[in-house]
Amino acid sequence: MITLYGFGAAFGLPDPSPFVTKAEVLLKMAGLTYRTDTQGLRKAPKGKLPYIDDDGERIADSTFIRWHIERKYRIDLDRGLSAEQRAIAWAFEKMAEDQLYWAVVDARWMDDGNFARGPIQFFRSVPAPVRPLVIALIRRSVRGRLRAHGMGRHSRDEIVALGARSIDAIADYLGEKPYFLGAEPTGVDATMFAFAAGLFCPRFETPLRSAAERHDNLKRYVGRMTARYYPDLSELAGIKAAA
Ligand SMILES: N[C@@H](CCC(=O)N[C@@H](CS)C(=O)NCC(=O)O)C(=O)O
Repeated sequence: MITLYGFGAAFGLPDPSPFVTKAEVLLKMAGLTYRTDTQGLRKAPKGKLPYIDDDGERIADSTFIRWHIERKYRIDLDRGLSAEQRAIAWAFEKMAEDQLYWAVVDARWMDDGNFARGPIQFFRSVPAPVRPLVIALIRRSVRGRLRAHGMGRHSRDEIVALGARSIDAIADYLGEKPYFLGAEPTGVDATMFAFAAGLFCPRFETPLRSAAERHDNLKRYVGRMTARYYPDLSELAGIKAAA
């Protein structure tokens, strides 16, 4: 049995982490049975979520989870794609994960209003007397990670400009195709969907959401992916599921 360790549904999203949502959609795409567990962060092999436990084998990181699924269960989530399309998929995926992600982290964690509307909830279980201190320490650590990546060295306007450029690229490449690379979903859709759903999340007031909302095709894509992979949700991130 596979256990997927994530944070749990929040903000109208299957998971606040796009990486956890990506891993879950990959499991769904592969047609594998799994259960979820939200208590894994402290035991996470790499200190981050997601990771999976597959019959005692622990695999951390959404990309390694994908490769594990494909190898062990003999599934090619990119079947039918050319080498060129696979290369494009990889480049878009890493753009989202290693660049756009940090613009989203900045919007959610560094903006006081968004922090109060979202991530502050993660600290509910911390005893009230020490909660402000813990929150300050964790936000400082997130700020440090943003700086270490490089994104955190830019002004807010510059961060938004970089993030919006990636959003435009994703939407422009998607175009009027039903899925990112054509008529059927492939592995990259797990990532594109996870990030797009997070961008549209109405909980957060951010110019990145405005940038996403300028692309109706991206919104329709989230609705299509929701209908396919989260059929029990009539809407996700405020977007109606629609095939
Ligand atoms: N490269 C990793 C990234 C995972 C990641 O950044 N997870 C974040 C949440 S979005 C996390 O677990 N952060 C908790 C922490 O750093 O303490 C993947 O693809 O799974």
